[in-house]
Amino acid sequence: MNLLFPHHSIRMKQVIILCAGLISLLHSCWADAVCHVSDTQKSYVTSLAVSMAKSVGPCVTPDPSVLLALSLGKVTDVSTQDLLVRQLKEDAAQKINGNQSFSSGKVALYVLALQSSCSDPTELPNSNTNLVHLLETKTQEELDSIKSCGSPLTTWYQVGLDVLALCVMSQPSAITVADAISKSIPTNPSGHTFSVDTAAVAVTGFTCVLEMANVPQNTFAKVKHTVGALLDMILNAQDNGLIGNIYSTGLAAQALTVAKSYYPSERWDCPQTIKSVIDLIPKGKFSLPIAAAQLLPFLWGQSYVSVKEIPCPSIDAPLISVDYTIVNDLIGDPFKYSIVVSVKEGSTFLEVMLKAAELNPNHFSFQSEVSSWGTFVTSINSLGGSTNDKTYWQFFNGVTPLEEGVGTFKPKNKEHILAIFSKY
Ligand code: B12
Repeated sequence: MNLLFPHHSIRMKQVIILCAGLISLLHSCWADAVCHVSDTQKSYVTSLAVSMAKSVGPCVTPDPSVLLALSLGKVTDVSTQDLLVRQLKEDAAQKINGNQSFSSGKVALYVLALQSSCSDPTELPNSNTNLVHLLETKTQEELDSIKSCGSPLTTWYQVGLDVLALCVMSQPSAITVADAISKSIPTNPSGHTFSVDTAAVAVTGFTCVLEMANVPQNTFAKVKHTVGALLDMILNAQDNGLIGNIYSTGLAAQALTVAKSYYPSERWDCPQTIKSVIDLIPKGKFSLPIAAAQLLPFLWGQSYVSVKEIPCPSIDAPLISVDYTIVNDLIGDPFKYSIVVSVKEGSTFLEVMLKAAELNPNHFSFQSEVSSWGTFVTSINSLGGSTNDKTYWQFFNGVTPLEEGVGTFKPKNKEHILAIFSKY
């Protein structure tokens, strides 16, 4: 019997918990925004974020921009984020293994999205591919095309995303790429290749590079000059608060926020931009998840460069070993299996379980469901819990039951975690 929400479906519970999470996060994010969303405007932003998050689901194609926005909003809806991370990793592995199209900008968005939720983009399940290496290779192909034909393999927009993602991942190649493209990227508003969206993404990527350590002086000067020219185009595209059109305004405002030291502040009427976009929310203008995802970071005072500041366990974190035992004495043939798994310090127990299943699929394969509190383990070693029999997999750290789900609990070195098939 569901005592807390007797009349609500699981979906409804997710929405309620998501709203509570969003309301609390909005207070922290708005505090340091460049210009502020007022108290009366906040409810529109919250409703936009809630409807964007509701677009995520098990049978929906995952969108990296949505995960990126949720992470930048520090949304505490773990289950939505968990699901998106899993979907994106599976999708990336499938694209790579199945030789499907995976353009440089798309790879860049996947890298940014996974990194924003502290999921290592250098490791994909069932694939040896490192997405950051793949991004470097694809960016090199873009550079080769620019060198030989004067234009990228895809678009300047995607090349801008490439620089941004390489920079956020602190790859030194971000500096050489920014140097190489800063002279050839179009900064002429009359050219048909120009769009405010493209200029905005390029400014965001270049500004990130300008903040990197060890940028050679001549590269810094070149990139800064290009940033100035692109900012000029963006600032000249202002019209009654909107910048370019409705759908470029979010990215443009992000760029103007992150690059604020490269233009005089009086050239951008930021409060007017906030007012104009917020007025459009109740008109349903941002109802597409991607449209909301490109706007929300700005309304939260964030930019894609902020992914760099999200505190994650280091990619070079030391390995720890975790003992993992599964026990069933309750139903059918009893079993007990143990395994020692090495994972990076700071990993969740879910990652330990995934590794165990990879090492010994015969005994440690498991199934799970995403619920409002995150990942719920439904079966291990083909033995599933049942509401009728009141059975479930109960998790212990030594003899103490876990107080968190496997998706949030982070075991320490040498801890012994047991999953015991139990009754409730
Ligand atoms: C590059 C670009 C294009 C290129 C794409 C070609 C290419 N080889 O990349 C071209 C010039 C063809 C293009 C066309 C159009 N575009 Co356009 N495009 C963009 C831009 C600047 C970047 C997209 C991108 O590369 N994303 C990164 C990659 C990695 O992600 P992706 O999912 O693989 O991107 C693909 C889709 O975005 C798709 N695409 C691009 N534009 C559009 C538009 C629509 C409606 C759809 C369904 C898909 C789509 O092409 C991308 C590459 O395959 C975005 C800006 C933005 N803010 O997102 C606008 C943007 C998406 N485009 C937009 C529009 C309106 C159009 C057009 C409808 C314009 C028109 N009047 O005809 C046409 C599409 C017409 C059609 N045939 O259906 C709007 C969408 C607004 C909205 N609410 O739907 C945006 C947001 C620009 C804006 N600020 O107005 N576009």
